[in-house]
Amino acid sequence: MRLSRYFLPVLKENPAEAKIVSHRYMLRAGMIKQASAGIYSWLPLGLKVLRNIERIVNEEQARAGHIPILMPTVQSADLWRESGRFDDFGAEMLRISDRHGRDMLYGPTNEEQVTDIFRSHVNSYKDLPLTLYQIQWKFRDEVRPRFGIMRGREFLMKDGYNFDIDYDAAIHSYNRHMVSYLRTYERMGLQAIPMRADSGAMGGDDTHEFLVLADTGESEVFYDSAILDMKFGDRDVDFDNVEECAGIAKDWTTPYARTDETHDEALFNEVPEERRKTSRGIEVGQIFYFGTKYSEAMGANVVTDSGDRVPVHMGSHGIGVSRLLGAIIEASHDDKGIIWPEGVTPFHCGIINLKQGDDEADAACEGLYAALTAAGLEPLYDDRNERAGGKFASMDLIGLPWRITVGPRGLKNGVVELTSRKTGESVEMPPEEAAAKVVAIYAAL
Ligand code: P5A
Repeated sequence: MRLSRYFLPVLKENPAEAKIVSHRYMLRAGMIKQASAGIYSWLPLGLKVLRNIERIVNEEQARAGHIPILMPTVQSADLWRESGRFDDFGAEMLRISDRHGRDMLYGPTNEEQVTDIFRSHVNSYKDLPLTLYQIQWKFRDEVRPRFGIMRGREFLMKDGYNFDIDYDAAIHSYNRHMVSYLRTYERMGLQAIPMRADSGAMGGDDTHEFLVLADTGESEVFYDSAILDMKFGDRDVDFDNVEECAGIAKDWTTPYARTDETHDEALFNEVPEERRKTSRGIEVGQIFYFGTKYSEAMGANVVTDSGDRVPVHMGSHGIGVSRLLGAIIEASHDDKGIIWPEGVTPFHCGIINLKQGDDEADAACEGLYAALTAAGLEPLYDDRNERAGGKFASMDLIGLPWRITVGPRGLKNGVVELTSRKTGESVEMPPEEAAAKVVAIYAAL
């Protein structure tokens, strides 16, 4: 993309309404625009990161064997009356009535809708296990929408639902989701710690939240710092292997890590004092096992091999897809702007032309642009007729991990400069080498 043709409405001033750094940078980098309280339009740069996050979520869901579907945002209240949650959900639910006066709602989550699909089409235990998921907009009329997309009213969620024959099988699904989420967040450059939590409106006893440590997080968390040394990495996991998934889940849930809702001071005090940490955290996901809560209420049964009808055991599993943008920025920025992890960056590499209109500089930039594009990457070429200072400031603000700077002086010696946004380190090298280096970095991801 050439910046002269792009839509990147960068703001010079800090927007007064933004109280935390991620909100401030998302507005300043022209990623989002508030439409009304807690509701945002996604501008091109923000949308690119959102789509990258979705892509990683989809790839990791496929790896775990989960099947994508898409359910409507507007749901019938009747389904929610069956589960009893039409009243329970309270004022957070946006209630709508259609022209016939029928009660509808904008879905805050989809347990009822997916249970209805299941009961209409699945009859036999032979069709289990089954996990369906979607990435779809949700609406919750939060009392205090704040921090931009971090606590929105309209927000994008990945929501998955497992259907299993019994408790043991459903716990395997729970563990499988935990394992899959660990890898998902790491690919986004995040350390998200699974913490024992409270199940709230979803119901059930077993639940973990995934928290990214950040001073601006809304949750208070207590943890054993040993967990910070744990990396999931690029290991091969057999997601059908019950013991393997259970083992990984156990490893990750053994060090003490709880939110304030389930915090147990006596247990916490058993952790060696120097490893006992209290912090704030951003909840980027939550997994639940709630047994037969919805299947019993809504008649989602299967016939077993002995001919009995039994309600299926279920759980649901959510990732805050839009919130993740905020969490990533909170975890990765400096005073100049965002520092995107390579896995989610909106463009792979920036190209800055220090002297637009100079034949040699223009040609070198075009050459780099063509080489990176031919290798399947998306460069962002700042081809505007602007001062170098302004170009650097915008590039630092939008946070692309790599930048190639091209100017007549360097070109006289046959070199351009490759700079890492994270370390600020710059190395001079011939343009072909700079392009090859960037290509190699992304090929290794
Ligand atoms: C699990 C999937 C559920 O809704 N039902 C379907 C279960 N869980 S949850 O914890 O309530 O939400 C899942 C994740 O969505 C994000 N989230 C939000 N993001 C932005 N703004 C909000 N107002 C908001 N509310 C929830 C969180 O990341 C949460 O973990």
